[in-house]
Amino acid sequence: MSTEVEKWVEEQAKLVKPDKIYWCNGTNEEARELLKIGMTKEKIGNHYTFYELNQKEYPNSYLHRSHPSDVARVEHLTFVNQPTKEMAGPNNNWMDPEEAKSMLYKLFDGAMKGRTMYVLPYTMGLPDSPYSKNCIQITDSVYVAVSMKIMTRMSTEVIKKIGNSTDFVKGLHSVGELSPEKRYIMHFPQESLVMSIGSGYGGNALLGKKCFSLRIASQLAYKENWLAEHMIVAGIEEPDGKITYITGAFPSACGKTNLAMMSPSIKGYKLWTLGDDIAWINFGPDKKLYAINPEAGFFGVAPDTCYKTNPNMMDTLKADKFLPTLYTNTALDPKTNTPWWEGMERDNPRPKRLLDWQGNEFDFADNKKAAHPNSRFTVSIYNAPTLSKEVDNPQGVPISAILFGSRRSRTIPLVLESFDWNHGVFCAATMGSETTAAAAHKVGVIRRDPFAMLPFCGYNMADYFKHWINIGSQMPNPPKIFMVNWFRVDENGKFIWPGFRENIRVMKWIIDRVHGRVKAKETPIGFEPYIEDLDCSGLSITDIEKERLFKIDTQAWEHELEEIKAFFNKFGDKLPQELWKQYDSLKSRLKK
Ligand code: GTP
Ligand code: SPV
Ligand code: MN
Repeated sequence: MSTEVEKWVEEQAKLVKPDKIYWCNGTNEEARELLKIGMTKEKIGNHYTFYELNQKEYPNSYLHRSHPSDVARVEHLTFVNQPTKEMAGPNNNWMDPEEAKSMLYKLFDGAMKGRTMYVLPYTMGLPDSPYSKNCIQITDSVYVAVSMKIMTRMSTEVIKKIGNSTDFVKGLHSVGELSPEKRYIMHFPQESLVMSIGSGYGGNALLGKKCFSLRIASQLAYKENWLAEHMIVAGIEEPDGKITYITGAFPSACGKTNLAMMSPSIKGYKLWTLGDDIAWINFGPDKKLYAINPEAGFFGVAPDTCYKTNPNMMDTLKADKFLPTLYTNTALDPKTNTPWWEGMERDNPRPKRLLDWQGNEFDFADNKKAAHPNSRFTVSIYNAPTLSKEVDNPQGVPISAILFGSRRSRTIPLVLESFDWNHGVFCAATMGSETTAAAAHKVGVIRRDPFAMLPFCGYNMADYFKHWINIGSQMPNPPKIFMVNWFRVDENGKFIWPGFRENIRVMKWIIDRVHGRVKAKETPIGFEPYIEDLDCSGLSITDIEKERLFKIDTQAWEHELEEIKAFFNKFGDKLPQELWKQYDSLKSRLKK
């Protein structure tokens, strides 16, 4: 008798009609075999899926060039098909689930003809954690199979654990024709099912990542009283050895990985990495919040990563460990056979010759980028020199502060502490950020991105806001909530704050506040540091610049209020009254 997993896989095979079915076991040997297939058999357009890089300088590293039309998440083709449109909310694209499925069945029919279907058994979270989830993804891409091996915990044990239960997360993925016209990423939260066709890229295709661990999991979390968030998890060690754990949400390409891997510029401080993109946060037995990272790898933005900005990530990439490291859509230095991207010239002179992210000769006079702005690396978290010793703790780490960061040139100060939990929820719910290349849309325009979750919340965000308010009300001493913004600019459009390793100065203040060591200045928008409490020793930042990092531009805030109002109105009566109350208080504080 076949198990539920076998039955489901058989059903999908009947639909997509592959030549072969291969069940992955998640071993390193298997990853090597898959890489070989990608270097000698599987092609995208006219080049092979994988290309071997300089193994001495970049051990176990491979370059992958995606289809040129398939380089980022596609939010307009991503749907959350809840039973009703209202349940999906104004924050999601929605289709009637049955209608969506009949459309998808047509697209998936025979999609794997002539191809191999890979079955990937994996868990999100440590296999023995009470918070982990068992998942099965089907794919016809070796790039996706190897990426999932790096990003998740893949093993045949998962199949044994599922046994004959129906309780597993299902992902059906095919690259289809890689055509944007036939591309859909569709979620069916009621069935813990994701169906994705037409893209082989990152968040569109690695279905354990954004699709399950955020869109589907956020809805599970809502029902089960926990949180699934687009957050880093890290510990900050002070000179006396005390470690304080934080989580932090920043929109895509706004600084999570860099913060999660920071090499602090202040002596005696250390940062310990637990996660750079997703946090699952649960109440512990002591009714405090504990965070785990459900992933096992980084899928990080390549441009600007270098020894000057993020030495720990460079060491992670070059570490000689067991698992392969992938580079997607970076440029290539053909002389040394090493990956290259914009920002690396801060460490070493730019090579005289480069192949761009599509493999064409790069013309420096062209004023274009050699690496795609959303080019990325995929690397095991276990390569990181900053790996926290708590990384394999199934319970996770206790959280003392929650950060929300955005990319704002004017309104939001360098750092701000909320007055209380609900004010923090309001600040997070009204976050705006300049858009980036992580998704296919116009880059650099401000959009509301509440909790950095706009593209990832799998249900009505009004209910999500209420859920956050409820979570806070269950704790006598909830974690403190902070807003940060590394991206304020001067009149020439230059970032005022040096950022990266220097962000430890902000973290230091945050930790001092958590432990009640410093006072803070009350402003209409929240608590700010007294300027002498922000440790800027050794930085060449002037007092005028410091002031500018915190200046409250009343005109900009008036405009902000209008925008927030329009945003809140989208949710109609569903928006929690607590948030309108916060809105009114902010308005009257700003008037005074
Ligand atoms: P996703 O993987 O898309 O979720 O992105 P992320 O939030 O992990 O962003 P990441 O840390 O990869 O940074 C994205 C971009 O922001 C890169 O180009 C970084 O160089 C830049 N960046 C990160 N931190 C800072 C900072 O402190 N200051 C400045 N100016 N830029 C930063
Ligand atoms: C993001 O866009 O937030 C990412 C990359 O982390 S992706 O996996 O494509 O979602
Ligand atoms: Mn992300």
